[in-house]
Order: sequence, then structure tokens, then C-alpha cells
Amino acid sequence: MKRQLINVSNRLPVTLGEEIKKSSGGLVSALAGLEREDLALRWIGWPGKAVEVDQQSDIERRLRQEHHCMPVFLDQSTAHGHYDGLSNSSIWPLLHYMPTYFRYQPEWWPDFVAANRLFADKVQEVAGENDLVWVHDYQLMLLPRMLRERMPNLRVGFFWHTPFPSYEVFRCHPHREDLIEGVLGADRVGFHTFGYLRHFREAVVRLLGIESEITTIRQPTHQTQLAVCPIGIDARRLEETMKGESFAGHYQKLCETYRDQKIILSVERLDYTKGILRRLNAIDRFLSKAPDVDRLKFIFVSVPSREGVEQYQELRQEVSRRIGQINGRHATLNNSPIHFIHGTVEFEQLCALYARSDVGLVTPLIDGMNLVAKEYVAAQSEPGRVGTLILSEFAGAAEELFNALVVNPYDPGAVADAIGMALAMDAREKADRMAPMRNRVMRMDARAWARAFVDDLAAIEPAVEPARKIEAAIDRVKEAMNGGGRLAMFLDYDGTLREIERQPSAAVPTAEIRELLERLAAMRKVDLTIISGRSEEDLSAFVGRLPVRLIAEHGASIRAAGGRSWERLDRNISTAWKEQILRLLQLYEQSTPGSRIENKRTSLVWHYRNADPEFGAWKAGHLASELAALLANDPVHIRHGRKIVEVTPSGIHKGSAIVHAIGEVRYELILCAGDDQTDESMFRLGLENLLSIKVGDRQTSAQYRLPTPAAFRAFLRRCIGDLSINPAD
Ligand code: GDG
Repeated sequence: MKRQLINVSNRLPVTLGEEIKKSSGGLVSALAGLEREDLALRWIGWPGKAVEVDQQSDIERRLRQEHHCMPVFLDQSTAHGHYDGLSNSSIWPLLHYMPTYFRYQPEWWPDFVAANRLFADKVQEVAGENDLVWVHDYQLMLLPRMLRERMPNLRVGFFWHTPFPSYEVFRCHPHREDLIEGVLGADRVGFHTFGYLRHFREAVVRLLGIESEITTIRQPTHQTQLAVCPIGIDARRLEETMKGESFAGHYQKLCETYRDQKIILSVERLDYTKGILRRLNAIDRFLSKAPDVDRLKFIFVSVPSREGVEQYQELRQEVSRRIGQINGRHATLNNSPIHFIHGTVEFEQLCALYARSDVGLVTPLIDGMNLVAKEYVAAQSEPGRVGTLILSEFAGAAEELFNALVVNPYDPGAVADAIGMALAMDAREKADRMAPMRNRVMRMDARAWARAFVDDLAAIEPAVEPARKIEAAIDRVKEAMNGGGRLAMFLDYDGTLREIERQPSAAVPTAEIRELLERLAAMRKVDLTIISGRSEEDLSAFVGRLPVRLIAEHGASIRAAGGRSWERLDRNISTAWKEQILRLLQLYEQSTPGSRIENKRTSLVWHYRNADPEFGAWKAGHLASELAALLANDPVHIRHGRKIVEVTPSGIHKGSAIVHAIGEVRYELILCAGDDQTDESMFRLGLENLLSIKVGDRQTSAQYRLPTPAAFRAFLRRCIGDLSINPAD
């Protein structure tokens, strides 16, 4: 069977009526170009209006058969809370740096979750394990994570059509963590510009505390790749339209109507991000000084948008009021300078407008990309009749269209001057500016964009290691348990048995962990040891009451199962360096808010988990090099681990503590499990009956890997015959 490319966007590209009409947006053509022999295209989305329950199955059948579309039916109230509410009143304004437009009602959140869940149900119904899923935009931010939880092998891409703002703005959202975590379920996340990518990564680091490289975010279950892939226009459709008769007719008509006039064109959805009111101020200013207003026509095509959201209704009224005012002020007997269309025009008419206009005036206050700017450029195909593009520096498109007259839309004087310059520009300069832009826009079109994204998504290896492999480990443990010999278990605590907490003192064992350890400890043939970098006090407090052996401070002390006193394994080891190093760490603690020192018997640790993540990491790098220089001749080991820098005597490590603990006992199997660098000394012991398990995603010499502490606990349960949980979960 063909592999499917399942494209999921909030809105299906169809209009429901007597007939079902397929819309012809850029995304539709871009993806149609991908339909190859090996890829079958499917669409999932909301069909645009609430459908009566008794009509749903008929509409669904027709959508599937005629258009390969799978509808997600939402009742009116869920659709309102999801779309008008959470998506467009709370997330959209923040993505566009406009917290003053932010509105939030707690009852919208359950609608948002429910709608995303219904989308996930539909994907699950349609998708096979080997398929590709491409999710679009902020309305579906929770969907990638839901899909990963349900179908871990599915390859999921996510594309942001909007900007992604600075963390300082995004953090205003009450559900910021859920939203970001939702997106991180994807294998690949695409942005129009590097600026948006950089902001997104920063939000991940600061909100979720995940350390990441610039374009890779490692998570226990998979990696998310971040990529810059600016969207393009449907160049082929535009070119073909401009060859057609309908276009020629409209073009001719425009030339006649505006025979002696210069046209300055703006096209957009009526949205506060598009900068319409500020643009009108600039036009007002320009007209006040313009020598011949009769020769000028500003045409606005303002497409009605999100009319269910209050601020859009207010904007519409304000725009009409301002236009009336400006036209009143500058109209002459023969002309009123602004022609305002509140509606859509046919694509042929739009192309004719682009081609006939002398200036394309595109001045959003902020815009993910802005395809109108690119379409305007593409329509300047006749060498003798080329217009000029004025483009806001805050549109993503400005990064590619830098030969335009780039303006600051907040500066009415600068925009007014740019209009003057554009109208006065000589033909040569217009052509010189336009040619390289048009070349790029025609080549890097929507098809090229979609192909690049999908090819890279398809090349990603399935995220989860085959469950089969861990089954082999379970079999080995079970075999050892059923055999005649004994079994030793050396289990690290934080990050292995127990999830990491921001405050180390909060990581007390849960009831589930206590019960699990008790069951293991009660097994006659099993010798259980908890082996940790924690102090004797911490370990005693956390698991000291259980009948298990404890090894503290990475192997510096050991306490027998049920024992009370600790045996010190560090008798001949010097800690004379501690005093001087403590003074140094105190300086770092003082200058790095949120960091703190842990003074253990044999070692010193500087923790920076609660410091600013970037500043903390930077200071930690400095500290590690300073320590390396200071302690070059001391028998210590300096470790820059997970949000810590630690100095320990070099003779002490978990591996040697295990050798000590085992002593003369002959074990059938020795199981070691851990999550960080200090656990590698156990994994590298080289004993032939060793079974080693790494929890988490970093490099390791362990034989097996599990993604999370929860998966490790499930593994232990399986080993002792509790079949209720799957370790691959
Ligand atoms: C979002 C992001 C990002 C407009 N009026 C008519 C009409 N249009 C078409 C244009 C263009 C599209 O609508 C508008 O696209 P934009 O990119 O300008 O803006 P948004 O709708 O805000 O889109 C944006 C985009 O997603 C893609 O990632 O660039 O930043 O906000 O294609 O041609 N089409 C017709 N009649 C009209 O009256 N036929």
C-alpha cells in the first residue's frame, strides 16, 4: 500500500454547500505537487461549519471520496472555544507581540484540548505506522504530543505559519508549558525565519528546562529537529492565471478605469497585525503633501476575518471611520483617494490588480511571512511595466525580499517618504530591484517548500528503539530469577528510579516506587542496592527504612541492607582541596542567582538548575574551566553534569563501589541502571554477567536503553511478573 502524507490543518480546503467546492490555496497546490506514485495525500481538518449529526456520515463519505478529505466535526460551542477563543483571542496576539489584545477565559482551554483530541482521533483512524503526518499552525499545538503518545513510530512534522515571539511575551500564556510540550511531540518543527526558531528554542529551554543544541531538542522518547523553511507562493498558478483571458479582461478594465492614475495597492485579511490603521496615518500624512491627489488611488482589499472575535469587529469599525475621515479630508471634485473593498476578489482580479499597481504597499506590524508581498513581486513579469514593493521590516518576507523599499511601519514619516520614493523611482531602478526578488520567489515556491519539508520528515528514523530489544533484557532477568543462582541489582535513584525534580529535596520516593522496591527487596534471590551521588543523610531519609543496601556519594560510603552504620570506602583519599574550592564556589553562588552549593563529606557540588538557564550554563562552563586549572595537580575528578558542576576525589566511583559490594559473592546476573555520566563507571565494569541499562537519551556504553524513569519502573515490574505496564511506554 502507498505511504500516506496526512496533512492536518485547522480548516479543510473545502467549502460546504449544495456542492462541496475544493479551495485552491497555496497549501493545496503545494501538496498536490507532492502526490507521487509512492505517496497518497490525505487532508484532515474542520469543514468550516457545524454539521447536523444526521448529515455527518453523508458529508464525510462525499469528502473522502471526492476530495480525500477527512472531516473533524466540532459542535458550535467547542469550535468557538477552540478557534475564536483560545486560538485567536489568546495565542494569536501573543505570537504577534500584542499582549494588549490578549483575552483569556478558562473555559476555552477544555475546548482547545477537546478539539485537538478529536483531531488526534481522526489521525489515528486514518494513519498507519509508516505514514507521515504534517500538522499546521498554532490551533493544533497539542496535536503532535497526543500523536506521539498514541503512535510512537509515526513521523510527525509541525509548521508555524506565524512568528514565534520572544519568551518574555509567550510566557504570558497561562498554558505556555502545555502548548510548547504539545509541539515538541513532533520530529520536525519548521519556521519561516531563524529569528522565530531561536525564540522557540529559548522558550523550550526556559519553560521546560530542556538543554538543547541550536536545532536539536533531545527528549527521552525522541529528538525534535528545528528547521528554517520559508514558505513560498503558488507560482505556477499565478503564472498560468496571468496567461488566461479572464486575467487579460480584468487587467484591461483596470487600465481603462485608472488610466491617468497611479495605483498603490494593499491586500490582506482585516487583522490588527497587518498595520492597517498605522498605514492609514502614513497615507494621510503623504496626501497632505501630495501635489496632485487626483492622480493617486490607494486600493485596499481587506478580507473579512475572524468576525466572531470582538477585537476584529472593533478594528473593522475603526478602519471604516478612518478611511471616511481621510477621504473626506483629501477628496477633490474628481477623486476620493482611498478605494476600500471589504471582501474578497477573484484570484484573476487579484493578479490583475497586482500587475497593474504601481506600488505594492505591504506594511504589517508583524507577519510570519506575508505571501501577498511575494505574489506582488511574482506578478511584476512584464519588463516594461514593473512596480515597486514597499515592505515592512517586520514581515518574515523582508529577509528574502531585501531589495524592496524596506520600512518601519511604526514610523508614519518613513512610510510616507517611501510612498513618495516609490512613485518617483525611475524604470531602471525599479527593474533592478525587482529582478532578483522575482527570480527567488519564482524558484523557491510553495512546491519547493513542501517538498523540502516532507523529504526531510520522511528521512527521519522512527523514534522508538524496537521494543523487541528490551524484551531480551527482560528475558535475561527472568531467566536469572528462575535459575538457581543469585541476582544483584544496582539502581541509581534520581533520573533512573525517580523523575528529576527542580528542588532535589522534593524527589522523595512515591508510593509506587516504595512498593516496587519493597517487592524487589523481598525476593529471596535478589540483592538490591540503591547507588547514588546523594549524601548519606539524603539516602537514609529517602530509602533508609527499606531493607536494601545503600551506596552514597558516588561510592564513598556503603551501608548494608538493614544496617545502621556506614562504612567509608574513602579512607586513604584526601579532601584537603575542599576548603579552597568551597570559597570559589561561594563566589559563583553569589553572582549567579538561583544557584547553590551542596557540601558533601567527600565532594562539593554547585547546582544551577534554578538559575537562569542560559546564564547558569555559561557560568558553569567558566567554573568547570577554572576548576580544571586550579586542581590540575590534585587527585580529583571534575564533572559538568546535568545542571551541576561537581568535584569528587578521583579514586571514588560507582564502579569500584560495586566491586567492593560484590566481594566474593558469585552472581548469576548483575543488573546496573543509571541515567548520567557517573553511572558509566558501572556500565564499563566489563563483567561478563553484567546487564546494563541507560535511562534517557545521552551517549552511553550501556547495553540497553529506556527513555524515562517511568519506563524503567515498568521494566522492573515486567521482570518480577507484573504484566500491567509496557516498558516501551
Ligand atoms: C498566515 C500568516 C503567512 C488575500 N486576499 C484575497 C486573496 N488573498 C490571499 C493572498 C495570499 C493569502 O490570501 C494571504 O496570505 P498572507 O501570507 O499574506 O497572510 P495570512 O492569511 O495572515 O497567513 C502569514 C501565511 O500564513 C503562510 O504561512 O505568510 O504570515 O499570518 O495568498 O493571495 N485571494 C483571493 N482573493 C482575495 O481577495 N483570491
